[in-house]
Amino acid sequence: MPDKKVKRLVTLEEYIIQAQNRFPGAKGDLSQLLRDIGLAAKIISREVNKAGITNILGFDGTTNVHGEAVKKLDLFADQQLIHALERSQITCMVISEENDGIVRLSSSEGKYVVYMDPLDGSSNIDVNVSIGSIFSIYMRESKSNGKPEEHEALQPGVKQVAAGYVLYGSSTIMVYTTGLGVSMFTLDPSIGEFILSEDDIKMPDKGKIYSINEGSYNSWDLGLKKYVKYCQVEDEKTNRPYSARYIGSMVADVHRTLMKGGIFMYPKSHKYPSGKLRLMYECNPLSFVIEQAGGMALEGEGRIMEVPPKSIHQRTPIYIGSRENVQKVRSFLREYAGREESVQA
Ligand code: FDP
Repeated sequence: MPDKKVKRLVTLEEYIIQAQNRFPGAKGDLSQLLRDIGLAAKIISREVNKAGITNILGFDGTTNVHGEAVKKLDLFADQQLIHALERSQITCMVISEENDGIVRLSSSEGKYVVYMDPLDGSSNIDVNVSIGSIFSIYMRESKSNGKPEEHEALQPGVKQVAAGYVLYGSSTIMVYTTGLGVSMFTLDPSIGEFILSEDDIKMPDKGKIYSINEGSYNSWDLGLKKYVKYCQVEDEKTNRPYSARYIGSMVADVHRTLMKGGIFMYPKSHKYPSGKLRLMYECNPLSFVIEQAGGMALEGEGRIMEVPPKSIHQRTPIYIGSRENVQKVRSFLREYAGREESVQA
C-alpha cells in the first residue's frame, strides 16, 4: 500500500497523458509535441546553467532578422527546439525569431505550425538574469498536404491550440495552456523531470506592480505618461504608489505578472513606432497564457489575440496583466488619445 503521507509527484509526461485521456478521440499528437518541447527545454536549461563554463556566452558574430546581435545560446536553443520538433514528424513548419523565413520540416504532412522565440531576453544572458523560450502552436489550416507556405502560418492568436514558455531562472519552469487553464511545472534537476507545481493558475484581478522601460518616457503617448504618473501617486485607498519592476526579459516580466498580478507594458515609441515585441512568438503566446489565467492583453484598444497578422515577424505594442490594471491603462489611452502634452512656459 502506498504511504498516503508521501506527496505523489506528477511528471509533465504523466500530466500530458492524463489530460489527453480526457478526450477519448485524441490521437496524442499535441501531447507528443508538448513532450518534445519539454525535452528540448531540459537540454537548453542544462546549457544555460553551465554557459559560463562551456564558453557558450557571448555573440556569435552574426545578427538575426531584426538586426540584433545573435548570441551563441540563442542559436543553440533554436537548433535544439527545431531538432525536437523534427523528431516526431507532426510539425510541418517552424517560425523562429532566429530565422528570416519559415523553416520547413521534413514532414510536409505534419498538421502543426509552431512559432517560437528560442531564447527571449537574450541581452540578459551574459549577466545571469532570467531568460526563456516561448512557443505558440497552431493547426495547419490548409487542406493541402503539399509544401507548407508562409501565408498558412498567418493565423490570429485566437486560433492557437497551445502556447507557453520555459523560464530559466532560479529554477527552470515550464508554463503552458491548451485552452483549459494554465499549468506550471518545475524541473527537478536531480531526476531530470518537470514536476507539476501548480495547476489551473489564476492571477490576481489587480496588482500593485507596473513594468515598463521608463527610459522611453519622452516618446510615449500622453495617455501612457498619465497612467504611469497615476501608478506613482500616493493613495492609500487604491494601494498606490505601485512598485516599478522591469527585468528586461519579457518572458520573466510576464511570468512575475502572472504570479503576483500587475501590468507589463511595451508601447510604441520613436525608436519602435510599431512596438518592439513580436506578435506571433512573444505577444500571442503570452497573451493566451495570461487570458487563460483570468488576465487581459491588449495592443492598446483591442485584444492582442485578435490582431490579424500580416507578416511572421510583425511587431506590436502590448499591455498585459491583471484585468483591472489593463482596463485602467486603456481608459487613460482613450481619454488622452490624439492629445499632446502642453508645454509649460
Ligand atoms: P531582448 O532584446 O533582450 O531579446 O524580445 C525582446 C526583448 O528582449 C524582450 O524580452 C524584452 O522585454 C525587451 O526586448 C527589452 O527591451 P528594452 O531593452 O527596449 O527594454
